[in-house]
Amino acid sequence: MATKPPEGDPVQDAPQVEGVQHAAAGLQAIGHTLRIAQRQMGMRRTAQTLLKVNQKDGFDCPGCAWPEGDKRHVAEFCENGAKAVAEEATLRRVTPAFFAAHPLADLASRSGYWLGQQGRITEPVYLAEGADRYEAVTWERAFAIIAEELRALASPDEALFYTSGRTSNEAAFLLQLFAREFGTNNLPDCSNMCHESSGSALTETLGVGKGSVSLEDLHRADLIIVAGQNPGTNHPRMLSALEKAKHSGARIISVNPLPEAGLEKFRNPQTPQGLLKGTSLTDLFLQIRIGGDQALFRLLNRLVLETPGAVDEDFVREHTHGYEEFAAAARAADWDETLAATGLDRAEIERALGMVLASKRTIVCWAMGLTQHKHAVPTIREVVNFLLLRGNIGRPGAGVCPVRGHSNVQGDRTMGIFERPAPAFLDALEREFGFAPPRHHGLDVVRSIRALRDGEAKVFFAMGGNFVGATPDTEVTEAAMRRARLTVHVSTKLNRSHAVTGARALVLPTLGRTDRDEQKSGRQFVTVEDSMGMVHASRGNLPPASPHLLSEPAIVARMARAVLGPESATPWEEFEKDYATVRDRIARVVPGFEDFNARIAHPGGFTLPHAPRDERRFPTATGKANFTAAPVEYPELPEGRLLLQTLRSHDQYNTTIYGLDDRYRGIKGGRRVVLVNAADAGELGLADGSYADLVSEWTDGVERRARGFRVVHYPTARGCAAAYYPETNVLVPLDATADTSNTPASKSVVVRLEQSPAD
Ligand SMILES: Nc1nc2c(c(=O)[nH]1)N[C@H]1C(S)=C(S)[C@@H](COP(=O)(O)OP(=O)(O)OC[C@H]3O[C@@H](n4cnc5c(=O)[nH]c(N)nc54)[C@H](O)[C@@H]3O)O[C@H]1N2
Ligand SMILES: Nc1nc2c(c(=O)[nH]1)N[C@H]1C(S)=C(S)[C@@H](COP(=O)(O)OP(=O)(O)OC[C@H]3O[C@@H](n4cnc5c(=O)[nH]c(N)nc54)[C@H](O)[C@@H]3O)O[C@H]1N2
Ligand SMILES: [Mo]
Repeated sequence: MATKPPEGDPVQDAPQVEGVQHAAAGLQAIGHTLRIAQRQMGMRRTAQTLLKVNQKDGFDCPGCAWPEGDKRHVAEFCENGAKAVAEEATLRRVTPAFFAAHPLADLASRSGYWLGQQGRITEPVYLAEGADRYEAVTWERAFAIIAEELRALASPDEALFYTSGRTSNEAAFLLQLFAREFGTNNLPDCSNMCHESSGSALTETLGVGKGSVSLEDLHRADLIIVAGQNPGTNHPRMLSALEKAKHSGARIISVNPLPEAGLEKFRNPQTPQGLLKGTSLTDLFLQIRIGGDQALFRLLNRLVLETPGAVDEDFVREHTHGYEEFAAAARAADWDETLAATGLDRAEIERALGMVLASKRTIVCWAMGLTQHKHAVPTIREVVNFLLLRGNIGRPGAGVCPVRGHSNVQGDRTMGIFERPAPAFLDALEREFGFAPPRHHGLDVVRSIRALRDGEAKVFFAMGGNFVGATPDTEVTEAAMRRARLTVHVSTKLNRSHAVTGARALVLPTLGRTDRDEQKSGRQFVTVEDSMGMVHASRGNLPPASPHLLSEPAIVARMARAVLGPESATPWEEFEKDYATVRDRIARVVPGFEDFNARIAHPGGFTLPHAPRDERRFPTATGKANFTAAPVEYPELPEGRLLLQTLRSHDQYNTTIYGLDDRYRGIKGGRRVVLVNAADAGELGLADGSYADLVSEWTDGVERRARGFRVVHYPTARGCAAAYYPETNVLVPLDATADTSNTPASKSVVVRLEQSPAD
């Protein structure tokens, strides 16, 4: 990626540093929200839209997957949700005239921020082979092009169908149905880069790859451990739940290499009291080294085992398997090794233990700080061991809480967006639709990139997202994508992936969450599943951004008709006309969705069953909850190197950049910053405010470099550094992935910092 935006690109990255903040939300957040919203939408539309966010008759916030409680506020959104809405409901437009004025080479030279700021795409556009720019194309022609390329493939497995987690249940179900009827399980999704490690660990140990707690449980917990998550920025509404828990007496431990403002103090904008004084959230901050979490939980497990009466022996006996082997491994946990791996001191761990032992109901919440490491899966398994030991699964106020990212990423997986579908799911599809779905596994994100790189995949179709922006090893990935015959992106807005294309390319504009969706049978709604397994309806209320847009379900249905032709017995036309007919099929294929249409009519929706939570039943291979005993791992750092995590600023949604500030961390006006502990910076001779290149070191010896980052002395854990994604994806090697889940290890990249020559 270019270091500096080209001449004429108004985005100038010039980071300034102000004081770090120690509280989240508050009045400043409200002001910031309204400014951003008005800039994109104007005053009237701002009010009209924001008041419908997360209401029972409104649309699901396209921000994060945090659930809504049963009692809703008039304003049930947060600062960052409002930014996500404003970004989509913007009045700015990208028309065919825009594409005429901006050839592909121009688009490819722009920053992702600039591309996103151009507004909503209004018409389908096509880049013909050898052409230098996109041109308007009819929908019929677009689907004919897709059909032509897909039919020309030697095998259906040469096609890839990617999904980003904003896609509704209905569209996701249709997409996987189409892919499987076409003949492939190549359904990579953003989850492969996100909570795949959680899914892998939880499925194996508890039998269900999802979280086991509800909002109610959080409110009732005695102890909540928030590890590897920055809710103040990424799940701001979670702060209200933590606040409520605190007011009922809960204690909170946060485990993080960075002191994150949202976890320190929350100024609840919903109450005058909150705005004035705020609530301190964290009782104990464990400033852990990147990747030290497995070691920490392992030692805590040993200490629990050594405390008489601390283990819930009835639970262990009745409901678990593998205890002896696990206990032997845990007893071997070593204090010195743990202190080295975590960077914590003994007193801190003892304090944590005291809080653990004092709690009858413990919840562990986590996000990308645990999932994006080589040893992410054993780390999360160790968290499960920790909870099992004291019977903290299937008890009110206790459980596992992987906090999901995209607003429907969990639902997409439930709908069958998965490259390794369960045989039972395929059986159900076969029964319902009468074709034989492919049984061999498909490709995940990393394997899809390799397949493109090696010429084994030729058509790439994306239902949303920004594949080349979000995936690792940017240069490798972009070169791989350019080898494709055809790339197709169903999108609301422009992004980098539209500028890095195959020989032919299509951009197909679609309705977003906020847009009204009219089909032949009338006004439609779609459904989503939140982080806690609640399914509910989402209805847009704005006139669509352009009359030429099709909904995601309509795009899949029409593509399917064009590709599969009259031989397909699937009623694609009916599905497009009336989404209730899609839900009828989901009801018969996906467990937990029985009577879907009737139950979704209930305001607020319904909760999916979760055997471990509801009845302490564990649908694993052993029929019990499984303790596991993996060797303890933590990253090793050669002399003079730092361990870099790539994370989000307060002004972005993944690769969508809202602005250049990271208010809570005190960064303004730029994103090319690297946060380094002052003591490490001192040893490395890196002055605060100097500029450095980040050079990643990986076993393949290839030099991966991100140029020109401003060094910011920052109170992160020793040996660690932090910089924003996606600018730093160029540093993450394609092959550096988590064991088992294959998730890119984008939170532990070994780097050296080289003083920029200009400095
Ligand atoms: N506004 C906004 N909301 C979002 C998103 C967004 O980009 N913007 N993205 C959405 C998506 S898809 C997702 S997945 C979630 C992401 O939500 P988060 O996981 O909160 O996102 P990150 O910014 O990646 O933050 C990772 C956190 O883990 C910490 N961390 C890093 N390494 C370690 C470690 O080894 N151990 C521990 N204990 N902590 C560590 C970091 O310091 C940071 O606080 O948010 C969702 N919500
Ligand atoms: N280095 C590094 N890399 C990471 C991460 C990290 O922490 N560090 N995090 C990873 C994670 S957790 C995730 S989830 C992935 C995210 O990967 P993706 O989900 O692929 O990326 P996004 O940036 O969320 O996608 C944004 C694009 O989605 C499109 N879009 C928005 N709304 C809609 C809609 O309603 N319909 C359609 N069809 N399109 C829409 C817009 O065109 C927008 O540009 O990135 C991963 N990559
Ligand atoms: Mo994510």
